[in-house]
Amino acid sequence: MKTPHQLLDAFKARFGTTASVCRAPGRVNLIGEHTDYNDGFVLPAAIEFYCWVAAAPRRDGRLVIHSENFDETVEAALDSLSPLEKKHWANYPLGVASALRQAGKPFTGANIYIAGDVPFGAGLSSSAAVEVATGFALLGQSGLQVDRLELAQLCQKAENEFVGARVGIMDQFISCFGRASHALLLDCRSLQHEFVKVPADLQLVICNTMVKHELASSEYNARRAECEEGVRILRKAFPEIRALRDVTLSQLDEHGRNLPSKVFARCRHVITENARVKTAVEAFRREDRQALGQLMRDSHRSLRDDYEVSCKELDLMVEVAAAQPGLIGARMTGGGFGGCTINLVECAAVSDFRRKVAAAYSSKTGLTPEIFVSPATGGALQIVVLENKPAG
Ligand code: GAF
Repeated sequence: MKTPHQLLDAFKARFGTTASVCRAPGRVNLIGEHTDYNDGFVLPAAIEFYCWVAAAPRRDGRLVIHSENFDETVEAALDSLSPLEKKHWANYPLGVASALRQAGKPFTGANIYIAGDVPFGAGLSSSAAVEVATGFALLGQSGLQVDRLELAQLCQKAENEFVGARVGIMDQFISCFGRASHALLLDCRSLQHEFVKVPADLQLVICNTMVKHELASSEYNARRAECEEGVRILRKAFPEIRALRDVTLSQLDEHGRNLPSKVFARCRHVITENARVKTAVEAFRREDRQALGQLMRDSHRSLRDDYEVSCKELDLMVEVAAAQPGLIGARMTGGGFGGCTINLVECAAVSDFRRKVAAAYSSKTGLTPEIFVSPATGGALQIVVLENKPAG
């Protein structure tokens, strides 16, 4: 990982001035998958992988953005921001600048240097980390107050409207509001949230399958459309329904025959997953590990069978983890179609767990998984960089 001093040195070498430095974390989601855009509940935690952004103002109405990870620089005029080709890394920071401008935030241009260590395409929310760090930096270097809730919402808008991914609010929200040692229970309708302590003797272990299937973004939007179709049909019988969050399992069972079978299964996932989040929070609070493990297993199964966003590598990673001593629960995390699993593991068992899961997964797939351990960490912040570099 870069230190803030290294980031400032790199910024100075490129742009010739000093800068302010911000960082924003990636996340794992403990439970509550594909519920955020259904006005439901999620339980993510920020992790110690960050996107770092150094920024300094310009007065000529231009943005000059350099990505260290992609070793590329992009320039744009603030007055005519438009997306580059699909999947271009710069669409995320450009989208945030555009959303801030549309929200009336006055800034006159900026030089921006981005360096991140959140693995790309692994379901750990590298996109939200870039968005939030960029937004934080742009507001900060213009002397504007950062309202975290507004920033999370503007970053989501950037991803929805500029990047074209119809994501919910979970990733941007946890990147702004994460808290050390805690997961965050978020009601994605009211945006009320509360923190849930992760027991001190458990670790978050993140297992990267090292695959990312191409389907991910198109299927994501397709799932969202299926949920909306479910709501449209069910609303004929229950006009008060605004989102799947409002539907009970018995309402779904009663009127399920009116839904195409895939839409029925998507709705069932969302309804049961929302219930699992609330039960999981109670289980965390009374430290009922058996219940937690069962809920994570059920969540994975529902994502695999009803929502169909898992894949054989994620299923295998969960299966291999289930056989290890010290595992409390395992499931896929994030959007799916590859990426990572989240595993709650007893601290004392973590090093054996990592070794054995890696060996078993490799022997069955020929792939070498990355296995990370991270405490739950705090949300985005501006880093105060002291003048004197540390020795060495
Ligand atoms: C992605 C999205 F960005 C989130 O909003 C959420 O829907 C998640 O997939 C699935 O739970 O990370």
